[in-house]
Amino acid sequence: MNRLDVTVEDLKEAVLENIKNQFRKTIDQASKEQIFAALAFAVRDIIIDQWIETHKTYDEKDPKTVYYLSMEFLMGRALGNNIINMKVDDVVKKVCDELELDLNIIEDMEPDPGLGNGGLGRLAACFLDSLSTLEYPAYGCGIRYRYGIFEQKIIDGYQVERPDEWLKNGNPFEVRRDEYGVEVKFLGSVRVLKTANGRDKFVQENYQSVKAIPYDIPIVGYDNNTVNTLRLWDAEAIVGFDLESFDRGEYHKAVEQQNLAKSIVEVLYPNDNHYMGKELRLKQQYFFISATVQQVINKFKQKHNDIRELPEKIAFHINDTHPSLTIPELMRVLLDEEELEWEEAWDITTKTCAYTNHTIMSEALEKWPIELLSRLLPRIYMIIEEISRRFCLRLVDEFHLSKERIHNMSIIMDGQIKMAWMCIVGSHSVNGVAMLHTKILKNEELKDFYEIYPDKFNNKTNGITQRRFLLEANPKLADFVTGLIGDKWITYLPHIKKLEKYTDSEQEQKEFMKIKYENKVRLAEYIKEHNNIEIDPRSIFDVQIKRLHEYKRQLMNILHVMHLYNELLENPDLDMIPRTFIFGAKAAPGYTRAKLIIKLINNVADVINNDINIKNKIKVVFIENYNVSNAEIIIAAADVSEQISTASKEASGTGNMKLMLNGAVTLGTMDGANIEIVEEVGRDNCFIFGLSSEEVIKLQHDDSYNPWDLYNNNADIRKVVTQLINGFYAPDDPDLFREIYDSLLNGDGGRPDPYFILKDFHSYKEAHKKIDIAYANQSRWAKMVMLNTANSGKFSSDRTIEQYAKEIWNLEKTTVVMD
Ligand code: B1H
Repeated sequence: MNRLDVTVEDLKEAVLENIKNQFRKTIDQASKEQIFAALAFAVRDIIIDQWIETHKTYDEKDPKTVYYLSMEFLMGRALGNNIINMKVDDVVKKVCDELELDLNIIEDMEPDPGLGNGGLGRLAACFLDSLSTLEYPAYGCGIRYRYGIFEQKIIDGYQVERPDEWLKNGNPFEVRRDEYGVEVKFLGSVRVLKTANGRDKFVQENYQSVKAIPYDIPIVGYDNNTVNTLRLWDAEAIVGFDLESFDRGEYHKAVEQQNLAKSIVEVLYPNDNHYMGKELRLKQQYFFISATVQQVINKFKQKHNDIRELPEKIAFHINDTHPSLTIPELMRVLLDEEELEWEEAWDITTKTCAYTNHTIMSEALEKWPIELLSRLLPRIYMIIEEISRRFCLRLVDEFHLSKERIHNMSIIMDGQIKMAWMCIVGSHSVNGVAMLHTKILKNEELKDFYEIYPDKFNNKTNGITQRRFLLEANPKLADFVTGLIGDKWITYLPHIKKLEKYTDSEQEQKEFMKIKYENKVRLAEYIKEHNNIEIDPRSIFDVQIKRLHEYKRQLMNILHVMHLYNELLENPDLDMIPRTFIFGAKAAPGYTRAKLIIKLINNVADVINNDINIKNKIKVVFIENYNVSNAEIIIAAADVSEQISTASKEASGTGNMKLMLNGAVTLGTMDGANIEIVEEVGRDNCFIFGLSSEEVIKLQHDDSYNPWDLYNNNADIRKVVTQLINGFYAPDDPDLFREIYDSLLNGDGGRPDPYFILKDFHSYKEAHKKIDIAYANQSRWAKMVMLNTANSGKFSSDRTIEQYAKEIWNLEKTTVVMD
């Protein structure tokens, strides 16, 4: 059925039928979870016809297709988003009214699929939304993890991790596709045979294998008929359950294969911006890459006889180095199965693959030990070795580089394989994710490569989808915007600039601030329910929501809160606008210092929130289990957006864009995409402080920074830093936060204060004071936040995807027509 023909009667009928057939219940007897499932299935049934039609169209027209390969897709809930993108929201609302259901409550029954860590995974999800909306043929390819990012509990101020059982009740939007299953091989050894025509043939022997089975999830475009596919691979044992029939040796192998299959897709690694050389992680990477590459080639061959045409029909996008095995795996298929010569296979591979770099944090760079990779993936290792050997030869013969530079650029060096180097060499495009980031890649981190491949390097500044982060997350503001300027912004965000002419109107300012206030009331209720803390929606909501990492400097934020509290203790009548500091952050379970910073935030919150003497001038809230769903509530309610990473460290950031779009002002450093936000909205409409990236890089080079000087000369700093070790926030265990103190002043083997928290503290404090003054002028503030919304047009992922499509993938739009 066409989504536009769906009637209230049809949909109501479908929901009731689903409740009856699946749960043997009437609607009055059904639980909320069951009603969610019934509605989700009914919505899926509307999607299905367009989904089929989309793939029929692709089949007929055979357009070039991008495969966005990513270990992470942080999708957030699907039901509400699908309803909005299908434009059946009015029908669904009427059905809910007639059945006396609260749609918000039903939507809250859906588990939030957390198949990603943070920005990188959420970017992949925004890209899929844009690809479908812009009618580009695309697949997202990833892993169907049994457990996504852990659920965070805060117990006694500490982060405790619980498993995220998102598949417990099944997933109404996924479709298992047994017919596309493929085999993926690990371990064993490679035997070289000679073929009749004298060619070497490489055969993997004594391997273990698993069966990869795809589950497809629809990605609905906004108000069109395109439904692309997110294909998540599950692993199953190849041998069945019939273990008895095997002799001893085979029995063991069968059990091992079962274990391998089960373990591969068990859990998402919960590290953001951090590499851990775990064998299972490498298995995950090869598993979904080999499955994808094999399946894509199979499909290509159904329509094409000449494998050399692959780059004209297929683009593989490598989302950071995690899917980098695409390069040797495609080479393996082309060499060993398609029997091409090396040069030809290499030409096809480099033309098909493109790579995005998302970080320059050195601890995030993947370097797999030769021993591990060659044992687990013997044939793939041989191919990587050959890629590396040929590349070194070129550096000598073609580029005449010195020994030292070749050493630095070699893909295999000192027993390790540098995956980023392999991606650069094996792709036709290498991009950074914001202007500053790309500049640093070209001039610092990847300088040697930029010099030999200047044309490969390009920038694609990140973006976010306004459909989820304004239309869905902030319906009141969305309606307000549409009321003033029409709804074109939904598919073309630069149109939102038209708001600018209302920024001086008192009436529109009041209306904008009223909506913000109502969203703050909604968040205050959420916090009352989840944290049992009362906060005042008239206070300034100052928000820092992102993964916990030292370079993101949540520590600087809480140290500043401690400082403000010190000021209030000295002068309880201090003239300031009440402030609510809101944090949301998960720490990687093994990142002890990050977890201790969470404990510090919670202890500070406890002391401050319970001190009646400061007359509610500051409150501190740590929101448990920050995820896409509660982000939507927090973002709509924020006044101040804390984007305070050490300059040069945050590749882009995307939370900064979501908050800007929703009318929060940026309090930030000149880092990542903040720089472009400032460029769009103007320096007067944000609060910028701190060292520049050049200054940070210089200080790192000349090693001249000594935080003790600041400690000795600045009483405010001395006071808050001392409070980390004098029991002020941990009376029962004064040494609890000593390790944080040491990281700031003494360093742990490395440099003290490596992220320049104390160095930037003063200018951060001054920027906060300016916010306090600016907020006092309500009309000026309203204008400022409206200007932020109005100037966020650049930061739509639609713009980003148009650039990828034109400048990297060479895709054409394919419109789907429903009969
Ligand atoms: C980003 C990661 C990341 N960059 C390793 N790198 C991971 C690295 O599991 N791992 O091993 C997981 C994630 N994530 C983020 O990407 C950047 O820090 C942000 O600045 C950027 O906005 C985002 C999207 O480009």
